[in-house]
Amino acid sequence: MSKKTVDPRSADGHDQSPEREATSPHWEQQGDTLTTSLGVRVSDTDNSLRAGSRGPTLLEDFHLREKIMHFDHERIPERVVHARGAAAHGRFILDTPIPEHTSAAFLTTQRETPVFLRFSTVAGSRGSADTARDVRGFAVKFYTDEGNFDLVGNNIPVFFIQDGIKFPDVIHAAKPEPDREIPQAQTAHDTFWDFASLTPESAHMLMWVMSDRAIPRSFRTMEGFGVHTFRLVNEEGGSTLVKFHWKPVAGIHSLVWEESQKLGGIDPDFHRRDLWNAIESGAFPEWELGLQLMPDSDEQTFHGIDLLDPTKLVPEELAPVTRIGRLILDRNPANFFAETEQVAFCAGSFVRGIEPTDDPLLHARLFSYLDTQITRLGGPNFAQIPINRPLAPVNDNLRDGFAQQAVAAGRAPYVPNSVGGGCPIHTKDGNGRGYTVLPRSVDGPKVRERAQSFDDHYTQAALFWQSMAAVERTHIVDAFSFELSHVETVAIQERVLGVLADIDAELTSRVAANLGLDAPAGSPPAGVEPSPALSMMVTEPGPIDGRVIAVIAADGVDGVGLDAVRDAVEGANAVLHVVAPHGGALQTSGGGSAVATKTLFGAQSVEFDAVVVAGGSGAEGLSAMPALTLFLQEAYRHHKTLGAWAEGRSVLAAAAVAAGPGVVSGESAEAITAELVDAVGMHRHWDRS
Ligand code: HDE
Repeated sequence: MSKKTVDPRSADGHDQSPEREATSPHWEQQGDTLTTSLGVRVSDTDNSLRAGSRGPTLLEDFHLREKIMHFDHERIPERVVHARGAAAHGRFILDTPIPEHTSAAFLTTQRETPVFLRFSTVAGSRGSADTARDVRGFAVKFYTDEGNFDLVGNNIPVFFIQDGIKFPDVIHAAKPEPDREIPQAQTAHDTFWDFASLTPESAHMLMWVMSDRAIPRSFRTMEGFGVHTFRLVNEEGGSTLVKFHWKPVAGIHSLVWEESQKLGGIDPDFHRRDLWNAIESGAFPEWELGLQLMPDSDEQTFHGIDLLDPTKLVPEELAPVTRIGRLILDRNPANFFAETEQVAFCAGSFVRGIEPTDDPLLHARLFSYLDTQITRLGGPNFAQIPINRPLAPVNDNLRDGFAQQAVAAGRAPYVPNSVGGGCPIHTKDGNGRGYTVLPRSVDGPKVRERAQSFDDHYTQAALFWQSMAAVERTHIVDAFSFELSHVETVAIQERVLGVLADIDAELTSRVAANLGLDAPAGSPPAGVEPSPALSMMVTEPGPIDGRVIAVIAADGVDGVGLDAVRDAVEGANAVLHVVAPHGGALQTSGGGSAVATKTLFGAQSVEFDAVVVAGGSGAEGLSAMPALTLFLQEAYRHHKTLGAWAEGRSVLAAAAVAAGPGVVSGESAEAITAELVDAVGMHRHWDRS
C-alpha cells in the first residue's frame, strides 16, 4: 500500500459499496447445486452411506458427518437479556442538519444513512412470547460514513437502577426463579417484587412498566429513547447535552392486558409478524428522530434534574423534542440468524461528535456490550460478521483470533512502523475527521457513593401517575394488582404498597383494596406539575397503515359492499381479512365470489384491530355461531372498532354489541367506510367502558 491511501475494504477484505447487502456473495449462497461446505457436489442428501440397504451406517460418509456436525452447533448462546427480538433494515434521512451542535457527519449534512433496528423484550428467553409485559429494546445501528454509531435504547425513557453495578441484581430478580425456572418472561413473581420493593430508585420505572407502555400494540407504535444523556460536540469544540427520542409516525398505541395475555398463546410472534407483514406490504414503519437539547455545564443539571441520573426524564414541556430526521424501515432481513441474531450492538460504539456523559449506568454499559459479544459470537472478530461491518473503510491493525475472516496482507500491523511505509496513519486533529474527545476535567476522591442529587426517587414517579388519563391510571392499578396477586409473600406485597404510598395515596389505596391489604400512609411529593406529553391518549384519528381489519362474511355476502370496504381499508394502507365460517371461495349476493383468507375456526378477535360484519343474506346464519358471538364481544371488551352494514347489523345486535362509542353501522358499506377508517384511526374507544 502506498503511504497515504487507506484500504477501502472492510476488515475481511470485502467491498464496501453501499449495495453490498444485496449483492455481496456473503448474503446468499452461490450456484444452484447442493455442495458440501468445501464445494464438493452432493449427489444424495437423503440416504446415508450404509453397508447394504439395511446394514450399519459407514463413518466414511463425509457428507453425513459434516451435515450432522454442523447441525449440532447451529445455536449460539442467546442474549443474556433482550434474547427475544425482531429486526429490519432501513434508512435514516436527515432533514435538519445540526452542525451547530455536533460534528457527526451523518447529522451535519443532508444525507441518508443505512440503519439496522432490532426490537426486543428484555426478560424472556429467545422463544418467549412477544406480548409479555416488559420493557422493549429499541436498538439502532447507524452505518455512517465515519463508522458505526449504535443508539441502544428502550421504549421507556428511564431505567430501574442508577448504577450499572446493580444490573445483574435486577436481572437475576426478574428472570425465572433459579430453583424452579418459573415464570418465563414475567415479572409477576416474588423475586422481582422483592428486589423492587427494596430498591426505591426503581419506583419511577415501575410506574412505566406497569403502564400500557409495557404492552405495545406493535413495534411500530412504540416510542424509542436513548435513556441516558449524551454529549454532542461540534467542530469548534462547543458541547450540548442531549436526550434522543424516536417518535412513531403511526402513533403510540398499546394492547389491553387481557389481549396481550391471550396473544401470548394464540400468536406468540404477534409483534414479529406485524413488523414483517407491514414491511412486506409496503406500510413501512417510520419514526422521527427528536432531540432534547440542554446546555452543557459543570453541574449537568436541567431545571433541577440531574441529567446523569437514568431514573429521571426531562419533561418535554421543559425541553421540547426537536425533530431532525426520519428513520424508515423498508427491508426485512434475508436471514434471521445471520442478521437479527448475530447483530452486535455496543452502547460504546460512538462516532465523532457524540460522546457518553458520566451517567454511572451508561459507564457499565460501555464495558458490557463489547464483552458479552465475545461469548455470544464466539470471539473478538464479531465486527467482521456482515451485519456488524461498517460501511466506512476499516484498517484496524487487529489481527488473528477465533473466526478471523480477513486475509490481512502486509508485514507491519503495528504503529509506528517503517516497514509498511508508515501505514495505516493516524487521523490527527486538523488531519481529517478522527475521533477526538472533548477535554473535560475529571477530579474527585475515589468513593463508592451516589450523588445526593440522585436521591429523589418519587417526584417523577408521581409526575408519571399524575400525567395519566383516568383509563391509563386504572390500567396501572390493574397491572400492579395482577403482578402483586402472583406474589406469595405478603411482606413483599406490603413493602411494594409502602413504595406506592410515597408516590400517590389513591394509587396505593386502589391496589391495596384489590389485594385485600391495608393501604399504608406515605409522604407523596407535593406540587408536582404533570407532563401531558407522557399520556398516550388519542384525541383525533391517526394513520392506520398496517392495521389489520377483519370483515366477517358468509356465503351470500354483499360482494359490492365488501369491495367498497376493501378499497377504503387498503386505500388507507391497512390490511383486510375476510373471515368466514369456511375457507376457500364464498358466493356473493351478486353471483360472484370472494375469498375467505381466514376462518372462524382459526382466527381470534385479538389478531385484529377492528371487526366489521358484512351485509348480505349470509349474515342471518352467523348470529347463531357461539364462536362469533365471543369474537365480537371480545373485540368490544378490548375497545376495538366494530362495524356492520345492512344485514350484518343484526349479528352485532345478537351479540349485544350493536351500539356504543366506536361502533360504526349503516344501511350500506359505502355509508360506513369513511367513519370506519377514522374509528380505527382512534386506535381504541376507551369511553366504551
Ligand atoms: Fe442492555 N444489554 N444493559 N440496556 N440492552 C444487552 O448486550 C446491560 C440497559 C439494551 O437488540 C446485552 O448484546 C448492562 C439500558 C438493548 O441486540 C448486555 C446494563 C438500556 C439491548 C447488556 C444495561 C439497555 C441490550 C445483552 C446496565 C436502554 C438489546 C446482549 C448497566 C438504554 C440489543 C447484548 C440487541 C442488550 C448489558 C442496561 C438496552 C448483556 C450491563 C439502560 C436494547 O451486554
